[in-house]
Amino acid sequence: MISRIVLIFSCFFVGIASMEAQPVPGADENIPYLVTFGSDGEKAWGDNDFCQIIFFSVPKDITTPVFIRVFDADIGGVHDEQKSDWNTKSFYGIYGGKNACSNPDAQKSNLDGSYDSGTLLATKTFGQNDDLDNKWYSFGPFNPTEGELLPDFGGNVFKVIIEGTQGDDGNMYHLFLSTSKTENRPVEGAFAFYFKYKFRMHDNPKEISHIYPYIDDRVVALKQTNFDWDSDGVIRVISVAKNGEMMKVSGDNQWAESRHLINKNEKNTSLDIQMIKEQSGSIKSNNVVIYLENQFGELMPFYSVPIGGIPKYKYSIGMTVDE
Ligand SMILES: [Ca+2]
Ligand SMILES: [Ca+2]
Ligand SMILES: [Ca+2]
Repeated sequence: MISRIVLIFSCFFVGIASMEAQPVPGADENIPYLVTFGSDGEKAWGDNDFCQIIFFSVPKDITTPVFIRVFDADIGGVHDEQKSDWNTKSFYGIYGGKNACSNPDAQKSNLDGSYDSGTLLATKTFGQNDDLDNKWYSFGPFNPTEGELLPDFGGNVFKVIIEGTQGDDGNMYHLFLSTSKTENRPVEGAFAFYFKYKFRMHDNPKEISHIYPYIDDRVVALKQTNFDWDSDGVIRVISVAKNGEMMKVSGDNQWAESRHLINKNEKNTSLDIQMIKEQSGSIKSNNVVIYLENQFGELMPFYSVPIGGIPKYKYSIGMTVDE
């Protein structure tokens, strides 16, 4: 199974327009910002634990240094979500080495256990800072071998933790894995993945956001869980066998979950989970949390680009689904 995933990684990522794979959120996800609130934030504003964990995978054959860049690393000025005065601090940590990703706690992103496992390679804590506002900040250079070598995740893996350590404002930001300290230049064949995602939805109801989990051989069912969706439209699944199966959507400051069976034709493909906003456009600045578990209760990774491409519904498969 693992070797097949590696094969798919290598076939798919080599030679594609990797510009799509390097930003987080990814280009195909169409998500405007990641969000992390300060540790005194109101959970009802859309962040349940004030910590985000993102992994970047660099192919093993890349030996030149890489940088992890953050757009709008400050909490103040433009983009960020203010509550009374700006008083929030965000910790940024870049981790590599043994257990950085493979420790199960790191894949849960719930501030429990050894979620900060591995070797801390670089760290900064930022608050309100005009020098960073609406600009890029670069961590690195990192030697790719400083990551944790995990062939089933496509190469040397770096972990980025963004954690709100003080205050109650919302930090909006996005990330880019680059070969350059001063520009966004993609690392050939690299990509990002994550097990929980906390982000800002678009305000424009015409914009559809997506996440792309990959269904490996073991998955027969998944459970999706989301938080604080504000009943903002619908979440639906498109795949080779699903033509818009609905996922349950949460209300304000609420959790919702739903279970979905996996058809055998969906194995070794990606799902396209589409987030379609409420069409009146009345819901603005909507911060949300979403994650997926398989039937063993393991969190499932989703990827900054859909592995194998964006799935298309195949009428011939969908009509014969034996769910
Ligand atoms: Ca504040
Ligand atoms: Ca800002
Ligand atoms: Ca920010």
